[in-house]
Amino acid sequence: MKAANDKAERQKRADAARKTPIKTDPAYGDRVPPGQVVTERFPILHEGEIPDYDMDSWTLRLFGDADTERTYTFAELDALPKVKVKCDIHCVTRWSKLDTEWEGIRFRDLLQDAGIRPGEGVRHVMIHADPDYETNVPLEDLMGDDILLAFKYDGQPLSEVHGGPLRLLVPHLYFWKSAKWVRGFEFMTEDRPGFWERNGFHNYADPFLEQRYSGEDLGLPEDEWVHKDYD
Ligand SMILES: Nc1nc2c(c(=O)[nH]1)N[C@H]1C(S)=C(S)[C@@H](COP(=O)(O)O)O[C@H]1N2
Ligand SMILES: [Mo]
Repeated sequence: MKAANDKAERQKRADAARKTPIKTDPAYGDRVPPGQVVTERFPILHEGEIPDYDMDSWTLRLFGDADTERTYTFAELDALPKVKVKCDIHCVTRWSKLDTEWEGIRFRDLLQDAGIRPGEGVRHVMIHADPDYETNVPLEDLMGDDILLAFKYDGQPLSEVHGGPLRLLVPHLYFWKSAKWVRGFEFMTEDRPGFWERNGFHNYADPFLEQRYSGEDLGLPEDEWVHKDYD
């Protein structure tokens, strides 16, 4: 089946065509995942148009298989306690950026504030974002110290291009899981793939394990096996 978006296929072809694989600079030791290049700049990547919000009607919604649901206005969210996180980020298109500084609400603090206890068997979350973006993350992966709903980057309000007014930050997974322009969290008993996960990218996306693409073709570059002998 042809995916609606062929970015994964194009990237896989580029990977296979590369004569020498991208090597992470050994100076970084184990800090930078395999196949990543460190950049000082901050690339801007997204599908579709940057949303134009009326912040008086903007909401963030927590819903799904939980014992309650809750909708926040921006002012309500902004009043919650914030923390700072310094972390490295890793994009599947092979850039990594070190020591990025964010400020926002811890996801697990938000759940507590909302009084939401996800129902029994709820192990997955679909993150809903604009414009028409979704990405799925296991609930457990959202409960850590460094999982933020970020309002600020580098001491400044998050710019529109990087997901302002509010984006998710999930530093330990490839950066497509860190949804910009986040608007909702849906608690699910059954996992469901989001936008890139339906379009050839990995369901979980651990950069240190190079979980770039979905397992459909085992992720082996063709030339690794088609030219070998068989019995
Ligand atoms: N809403 C939304 N969030 C998104 C995306 C998108 O297309 N829409 N792209 C993802 C991808 S693929 C990456 S690499 C990062 C890029 O974030 P940046 O533009 O701040 O570098 O945003 C992620 N979040
Ligand atoms: Mo990305």
